[in-house]
Amino acid sequence: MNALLVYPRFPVTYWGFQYTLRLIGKRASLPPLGLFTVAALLPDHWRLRLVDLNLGDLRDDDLQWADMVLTGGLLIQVESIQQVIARSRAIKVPVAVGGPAPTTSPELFRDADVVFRGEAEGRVDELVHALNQRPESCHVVEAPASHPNMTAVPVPRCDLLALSGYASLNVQYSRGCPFQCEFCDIIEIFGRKPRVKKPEQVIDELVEWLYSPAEYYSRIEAFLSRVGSVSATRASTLGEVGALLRTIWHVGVRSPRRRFYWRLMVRALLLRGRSKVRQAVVHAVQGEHLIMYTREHVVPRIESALAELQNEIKDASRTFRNDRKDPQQLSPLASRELRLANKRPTARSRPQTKRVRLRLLRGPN
Ligand code: B12
Ligand code: SF4
Repeated sequence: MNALLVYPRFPVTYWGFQYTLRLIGKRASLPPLGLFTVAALLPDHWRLRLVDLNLGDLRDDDLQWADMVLTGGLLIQVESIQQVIARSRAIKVPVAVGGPAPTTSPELFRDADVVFRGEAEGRVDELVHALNQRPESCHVVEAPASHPNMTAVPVPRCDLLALSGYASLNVQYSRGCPFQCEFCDIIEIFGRKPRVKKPEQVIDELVEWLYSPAEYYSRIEAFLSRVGSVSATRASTLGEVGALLRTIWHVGVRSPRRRFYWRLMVRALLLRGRSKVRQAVVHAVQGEHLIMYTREHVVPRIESALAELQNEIKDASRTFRNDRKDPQQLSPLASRELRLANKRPTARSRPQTKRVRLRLLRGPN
């Protein structure tokens, strides 16, 4: 099965950073975490491609390759989501939409084959079943009443991303919020009971994947391919020869990362030429330190920060439970804002609010 995951384009907006991203050589601020989390839930034997329309265009041959298209995103992306649906349907590839916008406003996506509401963990069979039915009209897969445990959230498939196109990367720690700010859809999508990942899951995402030796060494290769040679071709002093031998002993023989070290050296020599080997050695040495430092010093700090965060979330939920009589319970920040603005939460219904907001998001017409 070939599944094409398409992240729709953001229009130029306040949070799009379209006017400044190019200054730092990037095309989008963050990658589509929802879609590459869904990717990690799909059967292992499927072939996946992810196209982010904020980085480039959707090509006809990508669509022709696909047996199904999976797309979705925020309300601000509705127009682009609808275009993806139209292009998929034009060549008769079944298309499913999911994520915040289809969850909160399924009526906007009637042209899709399947509208998938809610979180995807533990529900991929439902999605596949709905797509296989090839329904005549749009089939809405409703979200169940309960939310999945965060231990069911896999490490997202970051390997599908063109990482160099993004300014930063995001990690999700929790879902759900005990408060009830009037403008916010988080409680609608994820419920009011906070759920958190286990520290090991977050560490897995951060360290085992993002700062893993494989990733670090592939970044060295990318760097060597783009940056010109800056140093002499040969070790010239006795001191340097000594350093090279010590490096070979520590990184190339004793380190558990020796496989990556030798692979880098061979590839640097064969593909980039001798002039790059010295740079490769320097980066491998730096990498040993960075990887060790991350494991020995950063991981414990992340663990204790996560434990603190978990306690804060528990406290917030407890405060909220003790004060349930107030149906408009707001976060401390939102209550302060409201007090300052000297206004009370409005009694507008959520659908009305959403329409107004959608209009605002889309612009003046
Ligand atoms: C990161 C983020 C951003 C980033 C976007 C980065 C990016 N490339 O995605 C930034 C900072 C740019 C951003 C901005 C905005 N955001 Co924002 N953002 C978030 C945030 C905090 C996390 C999103 C995320 O990554 N979640 C993690 C993933 C794993 O969850 P998920 O996407 O929901 O995916 C799960 C399911 O939905 C489902 N799923 C997702 N996609 C698909 C696809 C298919 C096919 C299927 C089957 C399932 C599926 O499966 C996933 C796993 O269970 C959410 C709040 C939240 N906690 O989710 C708000 C949120 C998505 N943002 C929101 C809004 C309103 C905005 C803004 C419009 C705010 C504004 N007024 O300016 C702007 C618009 C963006 C822009 N460019 O102008 C709303 C969306 C409301 C809606 N119904 O669409 C949310 C829900 C926050 C809120 N308070 O209501 N945002
Ligand atoms: S504190 Fe308010 S704005 Fe923040 S997630 Fe909770 S309900 Fe939404």
